[in-house]
Amino acid sequence: LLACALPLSLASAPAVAAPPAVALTSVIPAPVAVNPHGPGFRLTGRTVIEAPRSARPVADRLAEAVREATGYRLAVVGHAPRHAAAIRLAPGRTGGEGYELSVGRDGVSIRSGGNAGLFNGVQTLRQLLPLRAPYAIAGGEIVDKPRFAYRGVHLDLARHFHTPDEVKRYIDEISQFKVNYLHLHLSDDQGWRIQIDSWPRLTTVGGAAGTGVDGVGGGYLTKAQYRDLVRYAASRHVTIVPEIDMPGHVNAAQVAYPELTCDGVAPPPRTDTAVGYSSLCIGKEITYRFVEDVIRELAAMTPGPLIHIGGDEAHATPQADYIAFQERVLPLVKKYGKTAYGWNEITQAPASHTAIAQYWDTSTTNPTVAAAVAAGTKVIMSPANRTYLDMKYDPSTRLGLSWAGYIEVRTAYDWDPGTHVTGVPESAVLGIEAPLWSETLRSIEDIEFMAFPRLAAVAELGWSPTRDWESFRTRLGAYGPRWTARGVDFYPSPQIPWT
Ligand code: TNX
Repeated sequence: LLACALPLSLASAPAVAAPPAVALTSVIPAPVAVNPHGPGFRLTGRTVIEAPRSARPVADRLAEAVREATGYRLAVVGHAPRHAAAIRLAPGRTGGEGYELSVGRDGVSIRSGGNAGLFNGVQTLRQLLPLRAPYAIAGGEIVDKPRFAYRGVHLDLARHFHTPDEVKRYIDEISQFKVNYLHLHLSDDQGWRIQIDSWPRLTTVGGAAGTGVDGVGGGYLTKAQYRDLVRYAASRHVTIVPEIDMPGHVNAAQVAYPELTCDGVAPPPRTDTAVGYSSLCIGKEITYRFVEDVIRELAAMTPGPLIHIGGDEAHATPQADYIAFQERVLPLVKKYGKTAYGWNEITQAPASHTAIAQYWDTSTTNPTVAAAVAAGTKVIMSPANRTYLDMKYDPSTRLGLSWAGYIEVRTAYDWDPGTHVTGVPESAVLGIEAPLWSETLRSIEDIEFMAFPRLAAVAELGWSPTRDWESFRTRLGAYGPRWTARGVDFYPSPQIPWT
């Protein structure tokens, strides 16, 4: 059948349709509505990018992406001649992060009420660009908007430090799947990774060489580096969410400042991977001076709306103390103009009812979380047995852990964040986040191998209104060569028909 249909379509099609275009329906995450029709458009070095002044940053990013993908240096102009071949970024009716993309004979138009939507349309267009010339883009329209406002990833800089350049490379990759938040885990028992001026030993001691797991690596972000990362992420429409983990996971801070322990004696530095043994001293006032100083400085260098205060695995903190601590600390975040975000254990404290809980439990029932949700707590879904990118794919995976199980691509994909937990309805779910803990990860290659391809699955759950494994695995298989072309070291899952 194919053999006889092929010469026919070649003979009748206009020249621009001859090279195999990428189907409009192949985009990840799947758009809300796709209507393929018409001959499409061929992008060349003479195509121009037209954008109003307000959209210039998005147009410049598009030009950069096209240059990396094709070598063409497209001109960015305010007004292209009427029938010129152009990619036009324009105001549109779709507000927020939504956009409309249309591919016709004269070019491509991307319309949105704002730059976030235009940027998302640009990410879609990048996936429609063939990997090599001729750059035929399939004809038709896409109308698209996200299911959830929060589509995040998390990266642990504490267990092993990752440099600003590595974090930027990760941002480049995640933003192509329309991920819009990056949660940075900046402190833990092993190390402290963000400069705090009022407590300088946090980084001179806690961020010293040898503070990574097994004594490997170390380091920290200066405030200037952090601000630069915030700016870089913002240019990719990614908002940084900083986390300082407390009252547990604080050994590094206590090594630097022994007055943060109850007996005032410095504990030994720890670079093993045990959890749940350290705690701030709940009854000491200096604890709250420390916490407030840290939150104040973090808030001042973070334009985004969220500060994550950790709160997980505080096994060395008695429950009453834990609740008393959260009742003081969660409101401190609000005092500095931010919304508090914490691991789901914070739902034990009533102050969490105006905060956001990150659901990392592997169970689909958690009465404490459900009760908090009934009282107002919002939830971001990160069930460890579905979204933890540090879990091994299968028993043979060289990197990662397995305490929450093995997570193959289908396991990461086949669940619904809006109905996953009893008593946590979709209306309480702000979105989804894929954590990447780095006990076993040192390099950017390690990060990429664990994140990809699973992150694409989590991103689709956060964005797309429907879920279809057969469609997803086909689209993912076709995406593989794009990672290869960019040198991204992804796991070639046997569940996926890689092409
Ligand atoms: C549990 S998940 C932790 C982290 C570990 C992770 C490893 C959570 C909130 N805490 O301390 O790094 O498991 O998978």
